[in-house]
Formats: sequence, structure tokens, C-alpha cells
Amino acid sequence: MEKLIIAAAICGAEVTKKQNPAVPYTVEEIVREAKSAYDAGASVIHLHVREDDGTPTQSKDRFQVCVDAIRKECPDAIIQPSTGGAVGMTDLERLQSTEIVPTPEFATLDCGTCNFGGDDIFVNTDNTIFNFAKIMQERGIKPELEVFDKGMIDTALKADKKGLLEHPMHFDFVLGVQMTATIRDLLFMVESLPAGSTWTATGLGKNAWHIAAATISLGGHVRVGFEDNLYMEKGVLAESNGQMVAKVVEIAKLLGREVANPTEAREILGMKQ
Ligand code: KMH
Ligand code: ZN
Repeated sequence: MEKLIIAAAICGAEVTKKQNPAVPYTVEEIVREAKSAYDAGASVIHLHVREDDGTPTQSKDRFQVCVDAIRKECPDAIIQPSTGGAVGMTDLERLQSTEIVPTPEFATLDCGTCNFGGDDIFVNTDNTIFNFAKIMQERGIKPELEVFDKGMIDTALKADKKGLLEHPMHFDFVLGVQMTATIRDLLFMVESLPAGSTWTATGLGKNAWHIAAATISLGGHVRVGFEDNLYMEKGVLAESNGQMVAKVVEIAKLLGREVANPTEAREILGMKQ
């Protein structure tokens, strides 16, 4: 089996310090969390940024400052800015994270609209998706195709048919937001992918660990981090993203799967070195 890529979603846009005091807001806190994940074995940092008071932002300047600061501490990490941002942001606002210098090598591309808890709807119309794909293609950014249910794989394939995606395509299954985070559903998603694709999976909240173990066993790649889950186990808050990455490394070790470094991760993902 190929080596395991671990992606750390260190910050997110929705979780707060009230839920877990280690959730990062400031530049220093974001760098601390990125470094803890990188040192523990993450090769990809999925990045959202905040204002100092925790408000989610897609400000180009804030992304630039955070990415530059992370780069100093994690020189070869694959930094993957979010273009999803937070619920309610405009497309133009969201795309700012792709405008930093140098252009990011990787960024998320959300492949559909979904319910996001309570009255929140995370809106991604077909025009938004195809436009984001076109812009990323023009800028040479590899999209990670964010999929919250099966129909979003089909939408990604429509974008591919239009010639908007390069191969190999890389998908990320975010399970437990809209569709359930069961092994049956994970398998259904994996079996729905075109041959040659790579994939990552993450399970929201308490689903993080069984999805990680199943994904490692199935040959996929794992995402963990505060964006998706705040607990090491029931009632025990995670102290850092690094602690969660270390747990994935431990599960991988028990299951006999080696962990990829950033150079190996770029190779697996078909990214330029
Ligand atoms: N915060 C969510 C509304 C992404 O990063 O592309 C969207 C999200 C997906 O987190
Ligand atoms: Zn995200």
C-alpha cells in the first residue's frame, strides 16, 4: 500500500476557543498548531484563518501573513488554503486565499451545496464550482475536491468532463456533516471514484477515529484536526492538532502503514516538486 498522507485541518472557520481553548485564532497560534501537526507527521496543512478575535476571514493579507509564518516553521509542508471559507461568504471573498504569493500549490474546491447545521447552508452552485475550478486551473493550483455527499462526486465529474480538472484528481470525503460517517458510506464513496483518483477522508466529531482507522486500512489518506473534531476520546479535549496527528500515526503503525513525508505526499498526489 502506498504511504499514508496525513492532512491537518488545524483551525476551521466554525469551531471556537469556548469549545476547546487550543483552537487557534492569532497568527502565532495558527503557526503553533501548524508546527505541532507538521512535527507529528502531517504533510498537508488545510488552512483557514481568523481575525485575532476568532472571526473567520478569507482576507488575502491575513492568509499571506499566516502562510509566510507557517512556511518559516514548516519549510516543506503542503499548505492548502480553504476556498470554502465560512458559511455566508461571497465567491470573491472566498477566492482571496488563492491570490497570495507565491500561488498556493493546493487549495480546496467544494463540490456542492449542503446543510451546515441549524439554519446554515453552505452554498456552492454549479456556476461557483465550475468558476472556481477554472480559476484554479488557470493559476496552476491543484484542487482538493471537497465532497460532503455522493452527488458532489458527480458534480466534480461534470467539471472534469468540461476539461476543468487535471489528473490524478484528489477527493476529500467529509463524513458526518450531511451524510453519515459509517464504513458502509465511506466504501460507497470510495467505490464511486474514477480509477486513478486519490482520496482523503475525515469524520466529524466522534466519527474521526473509526473513519481514520478504516481509511488507513482501505489505502486512503486521513484528515484530522480541530476543524473536524476537538476530542481525543469521549470527554477528553485534544491539547493540539499535533496530538491528533500523533494518534493517526500510532493507528497507522499498528496497522502496518508507513507515513508519507511532504516530498512523498507530493509524489502520491501527482504534484510538481
Ligand atoms: N467552513 C465550511 C463552510 C473548505 O475548507 O473548503 C467550508 C469548509 C470547506 O471548511
Ligand atoms: Zn475547511
